[in-house]
Amino acid sequence: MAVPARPRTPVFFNELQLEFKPRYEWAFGEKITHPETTARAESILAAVGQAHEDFDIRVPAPIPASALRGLHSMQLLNLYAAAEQLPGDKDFHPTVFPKLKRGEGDPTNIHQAGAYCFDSGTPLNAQTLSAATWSAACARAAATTLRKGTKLAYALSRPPGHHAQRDLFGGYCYFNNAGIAAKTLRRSGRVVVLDIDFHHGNGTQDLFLRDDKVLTISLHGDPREYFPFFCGYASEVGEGRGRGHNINLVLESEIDGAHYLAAFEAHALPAIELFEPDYLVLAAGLDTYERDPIGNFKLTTEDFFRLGERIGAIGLPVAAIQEGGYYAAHLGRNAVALLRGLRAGLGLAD
Ligand code: SP5
Ligand code: ZN
Repeated sequence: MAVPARPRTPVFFNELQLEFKPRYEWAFGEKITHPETTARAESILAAVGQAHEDFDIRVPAPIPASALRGLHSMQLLNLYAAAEQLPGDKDFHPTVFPKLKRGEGDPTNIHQAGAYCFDSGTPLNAQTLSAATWSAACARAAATTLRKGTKLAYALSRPPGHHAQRDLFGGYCYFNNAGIAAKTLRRSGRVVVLDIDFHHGNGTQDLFLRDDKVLTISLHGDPREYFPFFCGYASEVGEGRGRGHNINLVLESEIDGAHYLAAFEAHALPAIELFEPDYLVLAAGLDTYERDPIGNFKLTTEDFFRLGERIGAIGLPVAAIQEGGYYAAHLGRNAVALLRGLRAGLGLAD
């Protein structure tokens, strides 16, 4: 009898995501080369391409506008449409951030983009909308695949998403990709969003703050010192019926893989088990890597395998959505290590 081939993990990506090339950002008053480069996605593509016995690269179905409107405000969508009219060689960096009531800007006027933006690191240009829309489509496709019974799917989402709120972009994020996946899966069950990016997932927290069917958990660097500074504290526990369904785990500076895993097992795992979810959305930032230029944690490539294995062993179907990770040369191998760990934990690697 023929031995059934082990299943390959779908990887969703569209080449159009590479057309968006933010040039620089303002970080603490310095003009720096933008960390969210196309080299990041290319590194991951090359690594999963080399491991083609385990991974199957697919172009996602387009995401309907209604799915984006379900999560984000019309003004935000209109603003990105206005940015499509910018000259091809121009990035627009908001410089004035009015403390207006939200939505009081004119989203058809690029000069009022600051009304929909919360930081100075997230430029708009003519390619932003297309790339961000395909990035969101990858996340939606990963979730849709899970609803059909696949146990693991990976969205090579770039630009990333977990900082984007309903009506605000920032932190290199335009649409909340993990939020798109969670909202898709929520139609068929309870969802936990586990955010392992170095930075607090403020956007995802905000989108589901009042939701008792979506548990959001984020492990991250101390927001007193690291982006996004204004949120990510342990005191943010959810609101209304969502109270108790948001967990922020602030980890110590320069934490290594062993201590990170210990914190995960002590605090995240029991909360996930108590919630009894049907699906897990993994906001898979890899900027916890020891060589990351932005994060300050000390995880190694092997640690990403172990973390993936531990998450997979929970036994829930996993939609892994790419978030941060800025040491591009090793990003591909780290993503593959995490995904191979997930496959092993889920029993898909035998
Ligand atoms: C998705 C994601 O990971 N977004 C991160 C946004 C972080 N923005 C602040 C970056 C500050 C960069 N500082 C560079 C310091 C070099 N040592
Ligand atoms: Zn990050």
